[in-house]
Amino acid sequence: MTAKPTARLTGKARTAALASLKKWKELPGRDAIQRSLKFADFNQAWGFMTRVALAADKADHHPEWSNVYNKVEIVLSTHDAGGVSDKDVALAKFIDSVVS
Ligand code: H2B
Repeated sequence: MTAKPTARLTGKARTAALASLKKWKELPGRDAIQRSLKFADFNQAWGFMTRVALAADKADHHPEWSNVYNKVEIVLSTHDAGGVSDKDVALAKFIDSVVS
């Protein structure tokens, strides 16, 4: 048996989900959300990325991200769905909880 693919969020569900993610912006030209983070130093940035990476892999839902010293740029989108899904909303909320 194969799992049902995660659906892209659309309409009111999408609007409500994005409204609940105050620190995230829509990525221009693509159905994805982004957040930029700045830490005190590389150690803090990498520690954050490690925590997120372990949770993301456990959930089998991974961020697109880059790191330059103390900065981390994150883009979330569900590749299988071709856009933002509940999985991205959950990961964004987890990321917010790690940062705060
Ligand atoms: N991460 C993201 N962001 N989107 C996906 O569609 C996705 C993923 N699919 N991580 C997973 C892995 C899939 O490729 C594996 C085979 O379950």
